Amino acid sequence: MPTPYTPIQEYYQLRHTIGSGGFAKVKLAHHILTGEKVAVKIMDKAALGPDLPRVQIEIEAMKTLTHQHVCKLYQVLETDTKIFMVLEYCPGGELFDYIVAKDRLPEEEARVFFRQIVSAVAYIHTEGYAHRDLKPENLLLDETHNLKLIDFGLCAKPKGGMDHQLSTCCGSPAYAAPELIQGDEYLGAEADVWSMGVLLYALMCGFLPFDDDNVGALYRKIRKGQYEIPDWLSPQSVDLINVMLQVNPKLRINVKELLCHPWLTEGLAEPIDYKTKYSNNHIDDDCITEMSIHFKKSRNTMVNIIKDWKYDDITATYFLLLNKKRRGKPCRILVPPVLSPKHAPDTPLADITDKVSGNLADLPDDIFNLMGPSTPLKDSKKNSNGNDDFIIGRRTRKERDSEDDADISPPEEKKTKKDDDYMFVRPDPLYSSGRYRRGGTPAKHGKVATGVVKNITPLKDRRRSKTPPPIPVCRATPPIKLMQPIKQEDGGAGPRSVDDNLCGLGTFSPERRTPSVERHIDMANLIASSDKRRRPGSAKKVFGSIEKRLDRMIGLLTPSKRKASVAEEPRQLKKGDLDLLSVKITSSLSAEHIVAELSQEARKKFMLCKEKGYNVRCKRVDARGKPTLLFDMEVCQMPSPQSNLLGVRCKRVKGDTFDYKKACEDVLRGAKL
Ligand code: 6BB
Repeated sequence: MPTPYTPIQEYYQLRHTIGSGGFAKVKLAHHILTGEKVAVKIMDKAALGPDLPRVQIEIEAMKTLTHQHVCKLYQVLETDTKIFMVLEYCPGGELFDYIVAKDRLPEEEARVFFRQIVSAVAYIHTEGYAHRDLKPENLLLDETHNLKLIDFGLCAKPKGGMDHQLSTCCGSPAYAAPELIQGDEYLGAEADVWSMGVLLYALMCGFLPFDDDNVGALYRKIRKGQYEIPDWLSPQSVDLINVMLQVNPKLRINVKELLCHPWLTEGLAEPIDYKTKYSNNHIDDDCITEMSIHFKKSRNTMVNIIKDWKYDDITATYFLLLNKKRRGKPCRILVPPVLSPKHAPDTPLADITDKVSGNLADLPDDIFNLMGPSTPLKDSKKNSNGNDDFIIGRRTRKERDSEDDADISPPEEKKTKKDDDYMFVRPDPLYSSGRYRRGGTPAKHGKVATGVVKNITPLKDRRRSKTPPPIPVCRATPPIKLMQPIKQEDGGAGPRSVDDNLCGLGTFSPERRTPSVERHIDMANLIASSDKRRRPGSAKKVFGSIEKRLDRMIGLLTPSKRKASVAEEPRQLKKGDLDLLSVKITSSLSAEHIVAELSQEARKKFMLCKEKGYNVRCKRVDARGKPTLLFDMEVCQMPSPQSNLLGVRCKRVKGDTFDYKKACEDVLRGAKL
């Protein structure tokens, strides 16, 4: 049965949703031909309504903007009902979360990031664009820890160039320039410099320079330009922040000057280089070779087709092959031509398998991603003692829309999804749990630049309750709806009761003004469970017969490679697991943070702990070092419709049941969840 996703599934295997809201959702996916990971932004045309032109602007901007610090657009696919944008994969997630995890960044690290931000923004300005929504949520980290600017939904390309005034007031209030919130005409570049000033401050302080629960009060603070300068900032960084956060845009530093500012150029002989390192004129030879073989075209024809830059499957294949090559992987298309749906030649099966088996040694790790879950990586041994399991639940960091996931996944894939996730994902390099510190260091109120701002709120709390809703400041035009919250929390403020449902949390969105909720652990509800857990079925193939043969061949390849994979996000529980839910928690920590908390707490209780992905194995040993108790605490995503919640599933491996339950209770009670 075709679904609205069928056209994109011709080229990509869609995986889980990493963000959703308003009219867009973003899913992880694998490009079938290259095995490369991508992010697919999916928008519903009907829901976009009058905002459809915004998407057009975003697409045009992203086609034009090719820069090492701008998220790359690979492909655009439009159907009667949907628009799909295939984008660069940035597994490090948002800079926002990175700052929050570290409270604030050391000056050296802030400088590395800020250089990249300035370079990206200077580049887009030279291309005639203003971003207008610069904030740490719109900067993602790629796998090499480089920043990528995303979300050009609010960008502007003034017809008369960057010297032409804009009037639409948009963006996030806390990052908006004074001239913009006043409803004056403004220059896009000047407004972006202000937002970058707020961003730099947030990077180095861990909280915002202008902050208030009340939007009116926030605007007053912005207009006054008063903010606190904490005493840990160096004089040069203070100077940079001051020149960027000048209320009068004419007195504000401009981008050209910014590129030469001493704080930014520290240790460099030159101003910041903002030019793009990519070129669309030179087409890579190896990619042409591979693509011309695959698409059965002459090299010349292939070059000409690529150079059309249609942002179709050809453009995507070229960019993704180039990515592979740049990462030192073989510049290879993994799927034999016959498997390529659109350009399928009538090649006999034998020829294809010969070709594949002949190249086995060449096959990169990514092949595993495409082959589906031939061998579950997780221990799928059936639980012998159902009474041992219980779960605690809470909101996830990454919003999932599992209802929609269910819509698009073929039944076979759904059954094995969890195993599959274990197959293809890498652990998030940024969130090694040891680096987490819970809670923000309260701001030390040091020097004051132009006035005193009280009640500093760490950035980590901004996302929950206090930040005013995004994009409410538009006056000249209605608010832009793209990626807005699904549900606004009572003006975004205040904690909510959690008693009346699992975790008492509403839906939330990538713009995520998540509600602040109180910690609530109902230990009285701690229940023993029967073993109703449905284990993922044995691995099923999601491909046809050729893939099955490939799968078997791949099975012969270095199994250690597969074992090395660790889930990038918590696995999702099934509905049948719900009755195991016993302890409720209601804070909104990331899964990685929960893992860190659990092991820290278990260690306090004199247990030995080993973290693996989202699992914490806890061990208690006797005086001779012999294990007396062994159990796992695994952070999981709750089943739909509460897949935006996280739970902790406990499982006894060895030891007395009573001791086990007591130990789990102690850890869960003590952990600051
Ligand atoms: C994108 C992405 C690219 O994501 C919710 C909204 C690219 C996201 C990603 C990630 C985490 C892990 C793996 C991949 C272009 N536009 C939007 C994008 C929006 C979401 C970011 C996270 N928060 N890779 N990833 F974010």
